[in-house]
Amino acid sequence: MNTRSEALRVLLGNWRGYNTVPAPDLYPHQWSWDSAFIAIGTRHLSPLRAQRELESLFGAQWDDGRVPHIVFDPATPDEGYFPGPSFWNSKSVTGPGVAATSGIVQPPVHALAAWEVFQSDPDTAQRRRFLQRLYPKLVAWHEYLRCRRDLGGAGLVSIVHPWESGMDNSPAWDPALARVRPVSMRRYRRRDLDHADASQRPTDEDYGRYVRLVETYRDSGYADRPEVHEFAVEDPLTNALLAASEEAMAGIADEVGAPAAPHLAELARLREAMVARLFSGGLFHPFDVRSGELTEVGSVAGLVPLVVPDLPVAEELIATATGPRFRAGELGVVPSFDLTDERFDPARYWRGPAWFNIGWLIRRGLLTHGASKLAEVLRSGYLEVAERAGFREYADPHRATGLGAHRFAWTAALTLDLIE
Ligand code: 9WN
Repeated sequence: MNTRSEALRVLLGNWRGYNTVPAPDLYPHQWSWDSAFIAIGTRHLSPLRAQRELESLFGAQWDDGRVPHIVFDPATPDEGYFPGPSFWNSKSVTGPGVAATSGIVQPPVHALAAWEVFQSDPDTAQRRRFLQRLYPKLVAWHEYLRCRRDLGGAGLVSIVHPWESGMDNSPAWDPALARVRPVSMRRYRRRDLDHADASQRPTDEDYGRYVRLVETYRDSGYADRPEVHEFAVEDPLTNALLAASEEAMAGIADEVGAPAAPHLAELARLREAMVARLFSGGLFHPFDVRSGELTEVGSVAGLVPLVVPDLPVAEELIATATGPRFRAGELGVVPSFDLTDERFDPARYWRGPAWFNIGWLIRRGLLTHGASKLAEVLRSGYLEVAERAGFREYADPHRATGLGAHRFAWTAALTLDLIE
């Protein structure tokens, strides 16, 4: 197949006028971090469309600055995805006239995407005042995370639901999630299993816990008081993407005539706090705010801080990435979980399979830190998976078998970006 034209075909097919759905059947709405990755690839197809992708997402931003993890498509029936708009009941907080959304967030990779999109076609962006309009929204978004989500008091962002990590069923969440009482399956119906193989998705027990956490947050009016959150974890990936986005914000600020220095100071502050609090044994780990302990498991989220410029522990991270736990150099892709851990499962979602967005981020981090050879190994490894397996949601890291949804938008978008 011609990979480039197939990737374009997926992006065109999933485009819905203002945004791109991650996958037509399984994910028929707009997702937050998906839109950022999709914009990074779509800029090669149409920089204007890439700008719109981000603008439509930020059009659904809440007054408190949060960018919801799902913006629901009003043309898709409520039962097209669970939990749908009626379950989240976001309008009880945002009021009518605003798009129905979820009430949780996803990792803040948007400023980084906006900066990449701008640079691909500065003329169109300047004519449309793309950055001028987006910058204050990005500032409010980062402020929400910094001010409302520092639940651990160490200057780092806490996620309050595994879905907020974007890596839903990673074993990294198992200990914190075990304390949450699952909602009975009789009270809701999973829709994901209508479209995906159960052995490649989170378990029913996980789902029961996800639903409990949504209910509690929703019933508090989506308040971020620490006592509301049974699950509160400082995730290395979320904090690393916030730091990398602050670097992008410095560039954006320069462009729109705002001071860049506060963004660079914020980047430095986050970097220092992350290394002091989350780094141990060659990898970053999540800090469980409720138990007050680091969860020392080998999630690939712990390698993503490579995207933070001038990371003092980059060499140790690269050694872990290429060592027996992830074997990135040999495999050409990065498994989502430690290969040597008995919980590693090559087919189950975020418990082992390789994902394109994570590979893209780690490659970027390797380039940032001068490891260009390994970066190239990953680039060709992921392109080979796309050629062999098509644009699947994830892949078995050993056999490169494609798994999960077909026509998955960020796989197509980031493949395009790796080709260009
Ligand atoms: C819940 C859309 C999203 C991605 C996440 C991925 C998966 C949703 C789900 O799909 O999560 O948000 O229903 O499983 O884990 O990273 O953004 O592609």
